[in-house]
Parts: sequence; C-alpha cells; structure tokens
Amino acid sequence: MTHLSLETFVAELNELRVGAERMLAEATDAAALESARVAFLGAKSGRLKTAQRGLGQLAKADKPAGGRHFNAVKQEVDALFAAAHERVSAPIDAHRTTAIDVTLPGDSIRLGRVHPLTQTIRRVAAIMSHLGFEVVEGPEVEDQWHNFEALAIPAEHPARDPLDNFYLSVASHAEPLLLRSQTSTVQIRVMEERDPPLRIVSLGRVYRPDTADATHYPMFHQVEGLLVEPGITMAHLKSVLRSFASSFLGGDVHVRFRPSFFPFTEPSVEVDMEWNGRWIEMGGAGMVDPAVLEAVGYDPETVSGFAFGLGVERIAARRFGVADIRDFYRNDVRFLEQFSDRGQA
Ligand code: FA5
Repeated sequence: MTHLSLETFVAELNELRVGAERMLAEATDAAALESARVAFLGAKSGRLKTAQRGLGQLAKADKPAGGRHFNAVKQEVDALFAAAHERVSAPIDAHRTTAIDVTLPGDSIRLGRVHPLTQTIRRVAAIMSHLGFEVVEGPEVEDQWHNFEALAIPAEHPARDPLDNFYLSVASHAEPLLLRSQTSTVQIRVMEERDPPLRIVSLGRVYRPDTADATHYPMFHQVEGLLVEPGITMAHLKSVLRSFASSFLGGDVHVRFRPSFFPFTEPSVEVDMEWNGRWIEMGGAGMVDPAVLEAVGYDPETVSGFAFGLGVERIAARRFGVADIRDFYRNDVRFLEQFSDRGQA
C-alpha cells in the first residue's frame, strides 16, 4: 500500500487553514458563516474531516507528527470560526467609525450664564425679600382702570395718549386694553385684594413706544415697591431705598430726593443714588396719594404708605458699567458672557 507522504499531508492542511482564513474573513453575515462552517467543519464532507481521513494513509512512523499538525490546524480553524461568529453577530453601530476610548478626558462643556438683567432682577428681589417685602406679580396686558384711573391718571391726561402707549383692541372688552406702561398697576391689584399692612415688591416688563437709545428701550423692566401701614412717612421711604442701594451697589450709598410729580403720589420725588462719586437717577417715588388709598377702599386717616418704581435696565447698567442699555438686548454672546452669575440667587 502506498502511503501519503507527511509533507503532502502537512501542505494540504496548511492550504486548508489559509482557505478557511480567507473564507471566514469574507463572511459578513450569518448565511456566509454557515456556508464556511459546512465547508470546513462539516461532520461528513467538511475539508477537515476529509483531511482527517488522510491521517490514516500516513506511514506509521509519520502518524504522531501528522496527528499533532492536524490537531493544531483544527484548533486554529475552530478559533477563526469563533472569532468570525462573534464579529458577525455583534450589533452594528452605523455612526461609529472608531472605537471610543472612555479613559480620555471629555470635551470641555460651554456653560451658559444667566442674562445680566435676570441676574439684576433676582438680586433686587432677594434684597427686597430680606427687607421684608413679598415678591408679587401682575399681568402685562392691563385694563385702563389699573394702568391709569385707579392711579389718578384721568382720561384727558397726556400719559394716556395713544402715541405714548401700546393699546390693544380686544373683542371681549368694550374699551381697549394696553400693554402696561408701568408696574404701578400691581400696587392697585394688590391693594384691591388685600387689607393693610402691605409690603410688596413687583418686578416685570413694561412697554412704551419710546425710541431706543442709550437709556431707553420700548420694552424694559421696572421694580415697584409698596409699603402701606399706619404711621409711614418719607423717612421710611428714604431709609428703605438707602438700605436697598447699599446692598445692591455695595458700600455706603447716599440717596437724594428731587421734587417731581406723579398723579398717584403726593409728595412725589425723583430718586437719585450716589455711587462712585456720581449721582444716578434710579426712578420715581412718593407717598401714596390719599385719593389712591380711597379708590381701593383704604382709610387714609388710619394708614399711609410709600411707593417707588425703579428702572431695572438703568440700575443694571450702573452696576455692570454698561454705557448703552440696548446692549442688553443685542444677544451678542461676547457681551453677555462678561457678566458672571456666580454667587447669584
Ligand atoms: C414711573 O413709571 C412711575 N410708575 C414710577 C413711580 C412708582 C413713581 C411709584 C411713584 C411711585 P417713570 O416714567 O419716571 O415713572 O419711570 C421710572 C423709571 O423707569 C425711570 O426712572 C427709568 O429708570 C425707567 N424708564 C422709563 N422709561 C424707560 C425706557 N424707555 N427704557 C428704559 N427705562 C426706562
């Protein structure tokens, strides 16, 4: 009987291994993998099975070496098959082109900041809360009673001119409504609902058809304060505004009153604050007019009160050293990111 030479047996096995490597590398789905499995590992006519039969044709002396080589190749083909099986059955992430190294530092995150006007509003509210004032809100769309009449601003008053207000004609209302032109509306709304004593502060948007310039904007914010209880005088008004200004601007801030006129306060004043050696106009204030107290059902003989209304954009501009309040509304990130909100409420 002629024997199969060991060299031929080994060469055939090596060729088998290379063929298995190529076919498994090309297998990209389960069907291709199954074909490769049948071709090389098939129990009846797989190429390894056929090669194993060749083992019996080796000369007796070559059988141990032939057997070792057969086992080594079989193990390699088994391992190639297991690796291909794992690759084909792994879920495919279509977006991932490279592996992610989870040990690398992450991309730096750009943190947002609270807008400087919102920072100002929150800080003013926090300071006024510490002074014992409750923060309340009122509607931005108002009726003429709350924006004018209850504040002793009669129909013929120039402040009600259509050119100075944003009137809205609303089908469900006989008379036009308007975007409120001042937060003093909230004084009336609160006094109508509650009895004295009252200490409230209200911060919000107001609207006037003013031409935008360095100190004006058609939509801006006011902070309104109101305190009503027995025995209140201008001295209380001045000390509350001075405490507020010292907390807000830092240091010992002086407050100055200049005579002025508002229909709903008597006497009325303009409020200036001295800061860094300069006097800054902050808003209007005064003692609540007895006619206003009567309009909401209070007795001016037993209670008195003060009210003030400050412009938020103006006080924010002073605090942050901004020369033009229009910059607050340009939404330029290079401008806005200069105002750190660290430590703000
Ligand atoms: C009033 O609006 C009164 N309601 C204030 C008041 C309240 C007086 C309570 C008495 C008692 P005045 O119109 O002056 O007042 O506005 C108050 C502040 O709002 C101004 O001092 C200014 O700081 C700010 N302000 C007014 N118009 C604008 C505007 N177009 N843009 C930005 N800020 C403005």
